[in-house]
Formats: sequence, C-alpha cells, structure tokens
Amino acid sequence: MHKPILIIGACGQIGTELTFELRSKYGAENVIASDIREGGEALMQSGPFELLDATNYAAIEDVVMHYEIDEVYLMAAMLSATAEKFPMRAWNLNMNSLFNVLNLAKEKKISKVFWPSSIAVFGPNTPKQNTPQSTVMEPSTVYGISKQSGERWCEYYYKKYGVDVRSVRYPGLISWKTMPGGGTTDYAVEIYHEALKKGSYECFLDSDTELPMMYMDDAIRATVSLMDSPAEKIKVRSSYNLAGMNFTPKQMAESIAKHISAFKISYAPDFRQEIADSWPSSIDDSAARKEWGWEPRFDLDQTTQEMLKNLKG
Ligand code: AKB
Repeated sequence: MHKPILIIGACGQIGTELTFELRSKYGAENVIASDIREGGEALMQSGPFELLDATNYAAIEDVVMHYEIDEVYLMAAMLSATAEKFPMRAWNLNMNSLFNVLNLAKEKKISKVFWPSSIAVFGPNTPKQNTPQSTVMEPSTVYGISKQSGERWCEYYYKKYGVDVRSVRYPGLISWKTMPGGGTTDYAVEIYHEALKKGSYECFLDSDTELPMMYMDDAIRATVSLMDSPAEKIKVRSSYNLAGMNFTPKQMAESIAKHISAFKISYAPDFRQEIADSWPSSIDDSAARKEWGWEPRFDLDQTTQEMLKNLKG
C-alpha cells in the first residue's frame, strides 16, 4: 500500500486533476486534498479534504502528523499576471509555502516533495528557441523570480540536507476540468470556452506570440512519472525543462476553426504581452527524456479535439 500523500493547492487547475489521478492510482483515502478554500463538488466528494493555508507551517505540520503523510505535492502559488499586481503577496506565498514543505522534509517528517517550477524562470536574455536545460535565466517577472529562487533552494536542500525534492518547469497548461487563474498562458484555455459560447475570442496576446504549452493529461503523466522514478535517475534537483507543443494564438485559432468554421479571433494585447515576450518560444527537454523517459503525447490539434469534446459535455 502507498503511504499517504498530501496535495496543497488541490483545488487549482493542476491540483484538481492531480488529486483525481493520484486517488485513482493509490486509493482515495491515501490522498489528502487541501486548499485555502473548498473546490468543485466532484473534487470535494472524491476523498478526504482539509482547509489549509500553505504559508502556515504549524497547520501543515498538524495535517502531516495526523494523516502520517509521506509525500507532499505543493501546488499552491500565485501565477505570473496576478503576481505583477501583488509582488509582495506573491513572493510571500510562493516562497514561504516552499520553505514550509522543504523544512518538513529536512526534519524527516515527510520523505518526498514535488514542487512545480515554470518556463517563467527564463527571461528576455535567455535563448528563445529550444531553450536549454541550463542557460542564462534572468527572469523579469515577480513570479519568475520566485520560481528561479525556489529552484535554487530545492537544489540546496537536496545537496545540503538530502531532501528528495523533484520538479518540472511546466509550460502553459491547457485543461477543461478547472479554469486556470492569473496566468499569462490562460488565453489558451479561455479561447475554447469563448469559441463554444460566442464563436469568437478577443486575445490579450498578439497573434504571433509563440509560447510552450502542454495538454493537462501530459502534465499529470509527467508529474507522476517523475515522482515514480528511482531517486538515482533524477540528476536535476532544481527543475526539469518539459515540452509538449509550441504555438501562437493565430495557430490556435486555426486549429479551432477546423471544428467551428465561423470562429473569429481578434487581438487586444495588454500588460501580459510583455510577460509573454520575455519567455521562450520552445523548450529543449532532452534531459527529462533521457533521464526518466519523458515523452509528450498531445499536439495542438489533438488538444483542440479533446477540449471541444469535453467542454461541449
Ligand atoms: C503562467 O502563465 O503564469 C503559468 C506558467 C507558465 O507558469 N501558466
């Protein structure tokens, strides 16, 4: 039997689907979902849930001791667009929550940690195409600075204290079960909802802004596979580059128009354009492929098909 798992930030876009996947793999009772607020009905009814503030060390420790938690997935974070509006709140949430979990592992109260990083660790001076695993980073957003710092701390805790922490740099994630909130790549989810509702979408990024993206099924499979891999295979203890597909809003609109022929897209770039312009267009994920066998399955057209089918219901 698998030892109990705690998911912090279980009601968000990734947390929701991760909770469902881990519950089906390890049994609902072995996966404790937690968040600062309650989530959707399906999630709340699928197994144990605790209200939990990721910045409160004592509260997390209580839950860990009570359920004899062995692994923590820390999914709570403030994303790029919101973090630009509330820099200190973003820094406090993104960093303190990470320290709380790393310190629990350092004190041997848990034995494994998953913490997500992001393509936001890269900045305007990073090579844009096929961005290498190790390269110039210099992130220019609050969120990116917190993720890059987090990566340094993960590696430090691994080297100094032997903490088994694992991480991937998620690209923009596309999913239908739970909406994303406060990200720069959110357009790639909103567009499907609006296409079905109104047949049109006004995009907050320019037509030719190419970004790395991934369908949620691939992201969850990558996460579970990294956590399942034997420790000696995990050579990167900051965070692994992870790639799915790359496309522009224009290409996404063309993919949707294959199903909804009258679909129209217009462009009204806002402050999020500058964030997107500072990020890579494509990612080299050869380290993840070589070291723990990562391989994406979904391309843009397959993603469009899945999104439209599931959102139609
Ligand atoms: C965001 O847009 O902030 C996130 C991310 C790329 O980490 N989706």
